[in-house]
Amino acid sequence: MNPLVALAVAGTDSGGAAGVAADLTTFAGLGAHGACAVTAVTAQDTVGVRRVVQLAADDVRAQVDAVLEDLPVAVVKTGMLGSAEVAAVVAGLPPSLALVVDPVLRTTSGTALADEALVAAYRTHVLPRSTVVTPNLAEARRLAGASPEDAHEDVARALHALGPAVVLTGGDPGAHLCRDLVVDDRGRMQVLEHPGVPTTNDHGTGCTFSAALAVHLAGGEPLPAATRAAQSFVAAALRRSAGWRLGRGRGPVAHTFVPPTQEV
Ligand code: PXL
Repeated sequence: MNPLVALAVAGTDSGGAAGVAADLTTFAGLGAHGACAVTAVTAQDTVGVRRVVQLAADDVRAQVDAVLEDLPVAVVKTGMLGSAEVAAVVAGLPPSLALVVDPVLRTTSGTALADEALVAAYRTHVLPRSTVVTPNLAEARRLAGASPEDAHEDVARALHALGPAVVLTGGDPGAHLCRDLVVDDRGRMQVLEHPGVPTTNDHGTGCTFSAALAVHLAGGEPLPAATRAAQSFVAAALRRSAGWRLGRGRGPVAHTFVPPTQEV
């Protein structure tokens, strides 16, 4: 039996925590085959981003076309797009293809990864074409043009009004209880709560969550069930990395899937 094929359109993180590394290891961890189209290369460690090289839209389109013309892609998951031109490539994907968009605007360490033109492109071209968008609260507010006083529910509804189903992730670092707000394609809202995992090794959790969500949705699960499954996947990964001491900053969420008998 063939595995499900998922395509990540995302940036690289040289530290192996976020971006393409998180997407491909998550796909693999859930039994899917991962393909990737790289949008940008970041020179990055657990402390911060040193340099970003953005790829041209033609370079990204060539990778996407090569994959789509050859492999039976069931779902596309996007992370850092980096430019409005690359966003246009995503917006131009075949309309029948499921599209899970993690609207990456900043790194965990605080570096901006999106300019105003890209935010505008998300609003006008990418979100109307998306199946599901998975912002954190800061990203959701910026994309919705909302103010800090606006309630989470109103921000989620404003994004849903642009077209996609929404999972507004509520896992602030250190939170005891995380509240993810889910608005399905018909506008039905529910809150899916789950316990937070106490750790600072959480770099890459956003990418991991939306990659896991993409695989579960492509497997045919409804959005609330796929969200629950992705929450569990991330929580298990955070528990595995909680005791790690890797790097000088916020360490990576675990992307390891080594059976205990093979640990080195
Ligand atoms: O976590 C968002 C993210 C996505 N993509 C890349 C990143 C980051 C955060 O560091 O570096 C390439």
